[in-house]
Amino acid sequence: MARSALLNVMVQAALKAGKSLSRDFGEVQNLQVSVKGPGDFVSQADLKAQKIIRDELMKARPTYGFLGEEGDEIKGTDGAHRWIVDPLDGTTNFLHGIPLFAVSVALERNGEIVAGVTFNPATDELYTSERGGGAFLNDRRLRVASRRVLSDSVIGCGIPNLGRGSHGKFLVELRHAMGEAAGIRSLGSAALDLAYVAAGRFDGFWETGLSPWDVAAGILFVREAGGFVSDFDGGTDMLNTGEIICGNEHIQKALAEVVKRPIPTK
Ligand code: 2AM
Ligand code: CA
Ligand code: CA
Ligand code: CA
Repeated sequence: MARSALLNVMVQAALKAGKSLSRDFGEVQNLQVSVKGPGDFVSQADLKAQKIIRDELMKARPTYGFLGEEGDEIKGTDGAHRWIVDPLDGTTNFLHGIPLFAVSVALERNGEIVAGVTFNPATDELYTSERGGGAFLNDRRLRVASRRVLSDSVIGCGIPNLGRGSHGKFLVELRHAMGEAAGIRSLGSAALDLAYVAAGRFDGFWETGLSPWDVAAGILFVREAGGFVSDFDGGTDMLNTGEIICGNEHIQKALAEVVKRPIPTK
């Protein structure tokens, strides 16, 4: 698997931020945590990781724009390229000592995601992809699962946190999905949920209320692993709508039909 210079820059940035997260994960009880809103936390670990990634990426490509969850946006003099970064996806897991969290870095060129890296330092799993070149977990090329029906499938979902005003809508989607799929799982990291679909661990995944940095890299992984990704309207504006439904061709279609069913009347 030959990586381009650009992908290498992204991998090095993610590994460096991952090292910082690993150190902080070992002493999580000593971290300063602030609350952005109900059920929405940010720690020193998030902020440190974002600074490391931003510095690395901007050193390598000073003209590119930068969008990260923890602010300090850069517009960039190069109108075509933008980094989209979640320095720590799964902060709640991280703060609870649950080893399901990741650094996620994507590169957008003229509005299209062309490269992505997601790294879980707790498991040493590094997901990488460049458009047209496939998706990889460490050195292994990924392929989405081949199950064709929901009744054989394990489906991932995002369970909205305390502050997200979509609990009722989610429970309807979940009720429908539970009635069709073999099993439902939720990791608490959208970046890892998508990587799991690319790796064939989850047959499909859906979530709403997401931000671009949660999904940018993962969308590319799923597509490059042969999967399909859409928003709730069947379009591909996932970064702006914050909605995502994905899986192989069959599961993506079936899951979209199921989670969009109306509220049952009885
Ligand atoms: P985070 O850990 O980077 O904040 C879990 O379903 C996903 O939701 C994670 O990707 C998590 O990202 C994100 N998340 C956590 N709190 C959120 C909030 N208040 N609004 C939207 N997304 C949130
Ligand atoms: Ca957050
Ligand atoms: Ca996130
Ligand atoms: Ca985050």
